[in-house]
Amino acid sequence: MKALLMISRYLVIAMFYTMTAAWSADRPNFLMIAVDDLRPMLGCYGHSGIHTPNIDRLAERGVVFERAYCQYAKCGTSRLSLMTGLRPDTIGVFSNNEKDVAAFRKRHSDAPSIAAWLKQHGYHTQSFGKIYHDGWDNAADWNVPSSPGRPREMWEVVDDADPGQPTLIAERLDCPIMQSPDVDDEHLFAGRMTTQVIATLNSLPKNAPAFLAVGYRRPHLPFIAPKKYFDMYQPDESWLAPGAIPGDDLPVMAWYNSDGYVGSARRVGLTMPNPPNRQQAMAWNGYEMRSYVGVPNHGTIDVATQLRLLQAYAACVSYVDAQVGRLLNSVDQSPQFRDATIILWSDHGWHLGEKTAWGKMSNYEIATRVPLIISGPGISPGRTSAIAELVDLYPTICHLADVEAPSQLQGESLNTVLQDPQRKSKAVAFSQYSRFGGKYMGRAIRTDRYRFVKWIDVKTQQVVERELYDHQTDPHETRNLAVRIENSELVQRLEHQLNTNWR
Ligand SMILES: [Ca+2]
Repeated sequence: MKALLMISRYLVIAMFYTMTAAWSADRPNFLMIAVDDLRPMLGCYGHSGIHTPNIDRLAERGVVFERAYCQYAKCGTSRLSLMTGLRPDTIGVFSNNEKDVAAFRKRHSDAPSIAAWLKQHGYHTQSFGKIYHDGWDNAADWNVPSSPGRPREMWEVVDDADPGQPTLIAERLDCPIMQSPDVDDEHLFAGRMTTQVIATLNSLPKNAPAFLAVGYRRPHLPFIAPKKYFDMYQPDESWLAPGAIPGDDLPVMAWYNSDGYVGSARRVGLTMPNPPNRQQAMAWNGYEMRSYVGVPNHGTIDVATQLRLLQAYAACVSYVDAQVGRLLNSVDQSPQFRDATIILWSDHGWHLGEKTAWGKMSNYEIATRVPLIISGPGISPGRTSAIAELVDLYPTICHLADVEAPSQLQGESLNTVLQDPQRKSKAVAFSQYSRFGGKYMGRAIRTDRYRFVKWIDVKTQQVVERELYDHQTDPHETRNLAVRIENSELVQRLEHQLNTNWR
């Protein structure tokens, strides 16, 4: 009897392995590439002066989403939304406070991340670098959890006196805003991580399909990349942001993105006005960037410095692009991964001086629009103007993996657009941003033509500001049409659309 039981147990195990082997043959492998703080300033998005031949190569063989939007223009909440398939209002985490994240996980303990869900369905899940905001990951979701190198790798610096030595981790407030050491790609974190991913690609378990998530930390601040990428660019004044000075009709809370940095400023002996008036807001805007060494912490940023910042951002983009190229070469040579589905996204856009802002953290097009490219078997290459949201990636991946989607998801699969990039999708994208420590919440919809934003006082629920931009006549969102009486009917219609559809 005991022997019989043993035999049947082995039979069950053997059947299980046969089944997982069959899954791996049938189900696509995934390589998800996240690039931190990357606005769609790429060759394949029409920026011919930017050297991104590798992401452009991926774009050639995939669907390029021209209108993809994040749900919250800040790393932590945007990534949590993408990975859980839930929208920011459901998640309820608007700060960088890990306690809020723990409370969210407790509230939604029945909402698996896409990694956990695929793992439950037979996938080998493994992550590298920054997929979640640091400290927000759930290690159990991965067969091999995130391998970020050293903690706080974001603040990697080189010793200028001896750049050949291994890089150091600096205190955030001591980090230079930019560094361009004359070193090889692998001397810095992104290059070293890429080498690690390539080694993994060639040694994955063969009895299960794989979901690999690779998160690059640049072009996030501080701007560090090998010198050769800086040498690619010599920006002139034509690079300076259009609409750099916000008009009087644009509410301060819409474009002022330093409200979360009052404490950072205090730590270096500065008193940041809170809340600021219009002039003060312009002088202190972009403090996330201003907190680094080598850029004025308030006041005017002169043109020469702005051009150096633009060069540094572009250099970091090209450095990451080169690492994406190494990954693509390795995928193409891998018998197991050659047909992988590849998804490249950024967690939000980035102001490079638009409206005196540097960085993310607004509801504007420049902060909410992201690059999104998806390629793989059964996907028809092309460009699409269909509206997409990052919250749509979870159901899309479920669809492509032929895995049932869990019930919590608040996005929609992009599958029909991947089949036919000319197809239309949803009518609007939703984004939101919390301002002044949660006192105000701005909720935005982006339709084919308009961006409409409604700011409320969270306590009283009263509307405090409205914004309306017409992309047909004003692609840089410089004129707030909501303040003009002749647009009141249109404002009413869009506000109704926002109120009734908000998720
Ligand atoms: Ca980010």
